[in-house]
Amino acid sequence: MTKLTRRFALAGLAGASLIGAGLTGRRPAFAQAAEGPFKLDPLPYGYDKNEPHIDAQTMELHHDKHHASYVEKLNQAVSGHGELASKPLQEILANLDSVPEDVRKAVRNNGGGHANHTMFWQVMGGNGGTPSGDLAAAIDRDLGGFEAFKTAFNQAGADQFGSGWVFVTVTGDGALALTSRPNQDTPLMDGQLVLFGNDVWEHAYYLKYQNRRAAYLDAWWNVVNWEMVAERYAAARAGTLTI
Ligand code: MN3
Repeated sequence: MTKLTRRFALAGLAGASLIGAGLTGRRPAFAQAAEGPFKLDPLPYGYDKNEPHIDAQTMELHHDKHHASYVEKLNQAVSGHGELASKPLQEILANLDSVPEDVRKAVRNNGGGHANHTMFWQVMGGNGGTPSGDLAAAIDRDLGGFEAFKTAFNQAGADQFGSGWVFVTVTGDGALALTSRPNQDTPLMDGQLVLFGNDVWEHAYYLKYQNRRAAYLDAWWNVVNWEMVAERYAAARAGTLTI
């Protein structure tokens, strides 16, 4: 297993002591704040890595406050339900109907938020450009080519009323599809795998772009890490992609 796929595999494990074990010395205090099985991993790069397209203050607030809050509230939601605390997040999200009703909404919103943002940080921090190799071929085959795909992705983001996400899903056979979800919902809730996605909540862009969501959607492509997306694509086809 590569280091990357190992990280993704671990990110989906509830209560995995291995997650903390390798990172304890580098883990910022905020990540220790939430008690419970689910952990906030540090950003894999500095807050300013996505400048000037995504400003450092937005990155800091988005990760350290918004994402941290989802993790904290997810831990609160599962705290009285030991059977949930021992399950991988993707398994919980794929079976929301079996989550106890008193915490189902909290698990949906905050578990979805944890999964979505864990994916989001991984696929950013890059230099944009264009995908290559098998991934580029799959985009040509399933999504009409890169330029047409980008246009459709941006349109889906602009059309998402209120808060939500735009995703590209991937099957174990490597087939891609464009989709969107409201709030913190994720295709993981439908038993699908997420290749990558973009956050169109206002908290993702408001400080720099205010109401101009379309400008944010355009700029975001400049920070996509295509090497990481390609690794996720390979992991999906190898059966090791979880979140
Ligand atoms: Mn967000």
